[in-house]
Amino acid sequence: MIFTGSDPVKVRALVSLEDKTAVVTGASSGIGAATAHALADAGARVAVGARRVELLPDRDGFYAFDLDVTDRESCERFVDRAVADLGGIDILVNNAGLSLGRDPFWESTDADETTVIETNVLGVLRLTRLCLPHIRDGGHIVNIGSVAGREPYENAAVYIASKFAVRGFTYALRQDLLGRPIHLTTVDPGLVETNFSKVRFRGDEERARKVYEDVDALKPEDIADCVLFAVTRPPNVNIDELVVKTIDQSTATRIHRH
Ligand code: NDP
Ligand code: 8X3
Repeated sequence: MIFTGSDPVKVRALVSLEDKTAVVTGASSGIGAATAHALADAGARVAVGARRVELLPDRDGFYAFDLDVTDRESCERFVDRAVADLGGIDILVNNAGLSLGRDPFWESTDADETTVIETNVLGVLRLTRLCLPHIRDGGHIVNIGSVAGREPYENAAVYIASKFAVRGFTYALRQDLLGRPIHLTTVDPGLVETNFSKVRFRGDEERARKVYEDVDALKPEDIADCVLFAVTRPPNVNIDELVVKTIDQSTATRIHRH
């Protein structure tokens, strides 16, 4: 059927998250914490994980467990506990991630490379592999990528490689999942004001503050909103990718400062 401008517009109701369950990694801060709250606000019960378990949000319908995505046993324990309490998984948000340093690649160290790749890449693979057998039909996996996984910029080679890998994995998994009723989305943010820069600059708060100076950066809630949008489409709709930037950012490095 071809719709014309005079046809009545029928908007389909959002999928409800009442009776749904979710797993969010890296929920002790920033985008992960905001996403966990957004999913819970929409009715889901949510298992949240991070290394700093004491910072995980505490509210009704949350199940908080320690999780180090770089550690295979920690991931297995986390998924076992989450599944035992939730009874199955409808939504997995692979959010845990970090960058270390903003230096030319030749100043990179083996230790930093291992941490970034283990967290951003192997962590996503592990959690996805462990959760997949428990994800119910109609379920959804959301990977938090980055504009860094779409266009390179200087002095961040390892982080950029990790986020390109996340996008590649998401595209490839979509192929493997074809024919199964599991949705898959990558949400790729630009500048979001979180603890990300403080971690990247190894605790240098002043340097981190400057990243968000005089720019109307995205807030973690803006990304949570996108995740919520993706996971509440009708069953036949798969949002493959969402690229989200503040109006003040046009590329990974072109930022309009007021
Ligand atoms: P934050 O530093 O605020 O949050 C990062 C989260 O990841 C924390 O909860 C941290 O918890 C968790 N984490 C880090 N390492 C591990 C680990 N080994 N095991 C489990 N959890 C871990 O940063 P953001 O909220 O900004 O980052 C979230 C995601 O968004 C990351 O994947 C990041 O790459 C991505 N992103 C961020 C952007 C930004 O501008 N902020 C833009 C684009 C993408 P804990 O330390 O307690 O373990
Ligand atoms: C984090 C945002 O622009 O520093 O992924 O890569 S950026």
